[in-house]
Amino acid sequence: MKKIVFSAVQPSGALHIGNYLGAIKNWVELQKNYRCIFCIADYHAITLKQNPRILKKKIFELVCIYLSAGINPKKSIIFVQSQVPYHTELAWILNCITKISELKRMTQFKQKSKEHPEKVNVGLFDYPVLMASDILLYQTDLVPVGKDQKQHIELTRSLARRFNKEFGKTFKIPKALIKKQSEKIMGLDNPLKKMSKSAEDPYNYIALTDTPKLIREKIKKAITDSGKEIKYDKEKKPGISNLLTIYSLLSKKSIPQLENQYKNKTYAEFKKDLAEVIIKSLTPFQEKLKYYQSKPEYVKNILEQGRKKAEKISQATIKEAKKKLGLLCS
Ligand code: ATP
Ligand code: LTN
Repeated sequence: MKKIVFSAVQPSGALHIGNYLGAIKNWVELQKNYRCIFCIADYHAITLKQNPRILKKKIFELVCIYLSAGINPKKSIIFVQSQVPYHTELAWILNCITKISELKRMTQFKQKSKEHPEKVNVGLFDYPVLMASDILLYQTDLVPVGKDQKQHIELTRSLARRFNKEFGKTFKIPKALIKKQSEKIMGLDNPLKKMSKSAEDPYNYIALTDTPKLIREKIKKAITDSGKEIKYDKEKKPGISNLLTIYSLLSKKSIPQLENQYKNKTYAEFKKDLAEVIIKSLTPFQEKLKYYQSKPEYVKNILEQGRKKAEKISQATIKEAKKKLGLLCS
């Protein structure tokens, strides 16, 4: 039996190269050796206010992004979280074994509630429990994500262990799969903070749908460090180190190779080439994206197939969990 991989992205904001390099790109490779399940986390997205018309478009766009990035629906399950009711059902059950103090410690909650103090709702607080439910329903072995999600996966492991200990073995204990080089792509406007979909300034990120003109502009404006040398040093040169990381991941050249290539070159020359490397990687992706976006029936059909398969797997787990708790289940 192949091991199970599960991951998800929220259909909110503009997907950026941080999401691609930190998460989706790694999913594509995992399809070779694992049974993969990729979800569109729309219930997570509504923990912050969304415009219903735009949300609907974003859900559809995210499926097309998965397909264009190389997720193969013949090999992997692609589905929308809100279409499988067991996610919220298990989240309720897990709520009843989660301590408020555990959720109060979550860095993402602390950050988001600081950024939007007027918007803190119970859903945002409970977000990690819904994420645990997503993962545990599929008896997941590995969860490929960026570093920012590590704490949520640790909570997932604690909840699974707690439930198993109290009620008998029900859930597999999953592990985070975080690739060192791409674990945290930093913002172009501030290399000390992660590149983020919800950044106010679009010059923080390169969106997967940015035009070549905009990519050139954004890279030109990206913050660099004092000095002139193109050298990887995360502490002293966070700006250039981040750009070198992006260049290396997209070109498959190692960082020392790039340092050597740009030994006597200027920041401007390096940035000019980097913009072209990004454009070259995004162009075929964007062409595929346009293609899938023009085929709504095909995409809908993939989601329907995915929903059925996801429902079948997760139903077995929820039944078992309810039975263990002494709840009635049909
Ligand atoms: P936000 O910043 O608004 O919370 P996000 O950009 O983190 O959103 P998510 O949907 O939360 O987007 O993340 C989707 C996936 O991309 C997750 O696996 C996450 O760890 C990964 N990811 C997000 N940002 C980065 C980044 N800057 N570098 C590497 N991986 C990232
Ligand atoms: N919270 C995640 C998205 C997400 C997820 C998941 C990731 C929702 N459910 C399950 C992995 C496994 C984020 O990246 N913000």
